[in-house]
Amino acid sequence: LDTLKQKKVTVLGLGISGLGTVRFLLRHGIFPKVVDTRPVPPGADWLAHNAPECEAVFGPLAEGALVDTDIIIISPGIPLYDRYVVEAIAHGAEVVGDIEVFARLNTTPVVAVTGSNGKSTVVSLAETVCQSAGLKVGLGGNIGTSVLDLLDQDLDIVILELSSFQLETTQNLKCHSAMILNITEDHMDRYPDFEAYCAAKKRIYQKTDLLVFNADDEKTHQAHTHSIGVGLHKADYCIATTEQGDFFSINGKHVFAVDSLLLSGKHNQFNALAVMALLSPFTIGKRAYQDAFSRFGGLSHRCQLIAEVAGVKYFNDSKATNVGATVTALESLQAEAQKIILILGGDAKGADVSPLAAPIQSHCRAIYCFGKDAALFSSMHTQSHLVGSLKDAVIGASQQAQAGDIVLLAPACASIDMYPNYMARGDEFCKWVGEL
Ligand code: UMA
Ligand code: ADP
Repeated sequence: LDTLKQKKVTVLGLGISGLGTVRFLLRHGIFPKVVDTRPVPPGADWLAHNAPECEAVFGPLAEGALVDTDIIIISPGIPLYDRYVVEAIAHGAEVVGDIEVFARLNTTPVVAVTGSNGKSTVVSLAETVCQSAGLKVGLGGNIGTSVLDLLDQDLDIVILELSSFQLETTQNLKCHSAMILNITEDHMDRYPDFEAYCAAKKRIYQKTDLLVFNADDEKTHQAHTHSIGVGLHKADYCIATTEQGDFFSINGKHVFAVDSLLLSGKHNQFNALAVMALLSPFTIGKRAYQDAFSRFGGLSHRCQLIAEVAGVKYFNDSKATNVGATVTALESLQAEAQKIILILGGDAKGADVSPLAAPIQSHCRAIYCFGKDAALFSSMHTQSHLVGSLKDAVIGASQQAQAGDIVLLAPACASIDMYPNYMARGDEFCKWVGEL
């Protein structure tokens, strides 16, 4: 902190991360320059009222805008290849993210989770387990809370959800345990290729004591002296099927019945195993796991059953913002449905959407495509409908559905082309379903 106090600090980006960073710096008597390319960034009002001493530069950047600085604390939404950032680095500036600042100052045990899908569910379930065990737990990162808000709290354990963007600017994060849950294509509009995205994710393993990997996804593997494999079938932590039912199994030992998990779907059994592996360095009894597993009902907008109308179930999976999540939803829900009517589309972020074709053909009665990249999906099914709005998709799907079917919103795309975020998209879906 003393070194930081002697430097010229610029906070680049004034959204959730930037605001958290500014709050932290102000608490320690540091007045940064605050830069954001948006004319009115989300934190503009807050800054004007709470820290008028900070120099604020908002709107399109001018040449050399970032060169007069020693350290830039950059927000995850801004890529490192941004020309003004490149220029600042060439002039000797150090560029770090808020996670790196946290890493340099933190002394609390950290559990870190990344992956293309399941991060928020895993970290939230892990948080619930820690609470059941009576631990003082802090949760932060990509889930939506600034990590720097956790630094000044008295905690037993910090659980971090980390995106590939955040990992790009992190070098010194020491973890008790860290896991990549899975890697499928996402954010291909930000990376030159899939390898670069995988490499960013793997940075989570840089300084971890325990490395937890997905036994069924080789892209999550890395050699390490202390590692645990998690998988539904054959792995250190897996599901054992017996005549008495399915059990969570740790190194061949059945610990307790899978029935105690309130969340449904195979992917959530995997998520529960991931939580057990990640928390294995801590002393947490079986009771705490059972208690948490039986009361954690899942997060909104993730494969959530919202209504049943005329024998048709409606699921909101608006958080399925990439192809991998939609494939998982189709595979997971097909066991419960005659047929699925899938609503999808939005901004595909440059992804290869072809892995969706086979599960769509196997499990769907029809698909309704909307949004900017609707046309990418429309050839995937003979019963494919291009519609102008989510409302038209819900009405069309409800008319075509037969009793026993599932109507599923799992867009495989970001919502940014039509909505402020995936929550607004999911809320609108619930609203139209409510009016059926
Ligand atoms: N932006 C500009 N100019 C700027 C700064 C930002 O145009 O000067 C744009 C970015 O390109 C982006 C948007 O503003 O489109 C928000 O970027 P940000 O870096 O200011 O975002 P924050 O509000 O700080 O939120 C970030 C994460 N956002 C991103 O990584 C884009 C949040 O994850 C995270 O919850 C928060 O920090 C706290 O750690 C969101 C997200 O979409 C949920 N993450 C991606 C995902 O989950 O797929 C990675
Ligand atoms: P993230 O934070 O990585 O986006 P979430 O827990 O918010 O993850 O879930 C995002 C989407 O991924 C949802 O559609 C959810 O149903 C799906 N999902 C959850 N867990 C998994 C998993 N282990 N593998 C694949 N998809 C998953």
